[in-house]
Amino acid sequence: MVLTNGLRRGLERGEFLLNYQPQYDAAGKRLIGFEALLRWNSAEHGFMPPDRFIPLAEQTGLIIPIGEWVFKEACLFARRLADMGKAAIHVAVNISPRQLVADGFVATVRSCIEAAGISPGQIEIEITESIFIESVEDAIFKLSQLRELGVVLSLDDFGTGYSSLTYLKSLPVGVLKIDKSFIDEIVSDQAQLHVVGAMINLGHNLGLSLVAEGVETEKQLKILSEYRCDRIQGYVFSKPLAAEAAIRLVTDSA
Ligand code: G
Ligand code: G
Ligand code: MN
Ligand code: NA
Repeated sequence: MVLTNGLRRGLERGEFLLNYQPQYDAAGKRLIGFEALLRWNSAEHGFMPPDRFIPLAEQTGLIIPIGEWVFKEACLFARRLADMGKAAIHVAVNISPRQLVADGFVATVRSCIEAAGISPGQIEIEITESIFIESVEDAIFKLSQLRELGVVLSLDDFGTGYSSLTYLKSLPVGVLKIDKSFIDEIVSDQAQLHVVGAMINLGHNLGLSLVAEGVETEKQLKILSEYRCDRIQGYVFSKPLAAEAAIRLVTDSA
């Protein structure tokens, strides 16, 4: 209750911010994009990690206005990149199942993109398999509308759900993000490496682009490069950055 009111007030008071984690090619030479990650710096509760407030925002429905703020903010960040001549650098936004189910989500996405004056292709929307819990047909319909709009869809936490392979071929996604829990063990566990290798091949055979998440070491990086993973996201390159630090990174990598 206290936290719920805090969330509502936090939105009004501008206590939310986005951090941006870079994604590079496996050689670490090319900055490909950023994932926007929500942060809440609460006047009352101090710094709150997303794992604590996002589930609450989902339960209370506050994820709808908060999610709209996130989308608007991420589109404005994408606009800054475009203004620097870097429209090829995309911005990925996480969404919750409740956002997709809500009426008007596709319209909100469209109007944020139009208001920012960016190309829809610069925005990636990260979904998880949990969007299918409510209605598979409705989810696929909404996702198809987003795809028609021109945004790129990305399947987050790939491999951790129960039925990835059932849905994969009917989903209009362009990107698969291999969950950190798989990446953690590729150096120490040969079987796990085979699983990740198979995921990469499967994705490539379906014409998808692969992102490895939570890559922390040079050894992991080298292996993923050998397996032709398209993008790397993780502490080996960078933690999530404040907006200004992310912009500086783009300037420096030009
Ligand atoms: O940085 P990390 O602790 O940032 O993120 C924790 C979790 O919160 C991740 O699972 C991520 O997908 C989720 N998350 C981060 N930002 C957002 C957001 O803007 N919206 C939603 N729905 N989830 C987010
Ligand atoms: O949306 P998703 O569930 O994929 O959220 C990504 C989460 O992973 C965020 O909380 C982000 O801060 C975290 N993260 C990104 N890279 C690394 C990493 O290399 N190591 C660890 N431990 N966490 C990471
Ligand atoms: Mn994500
Ligand atoms: Na993930």
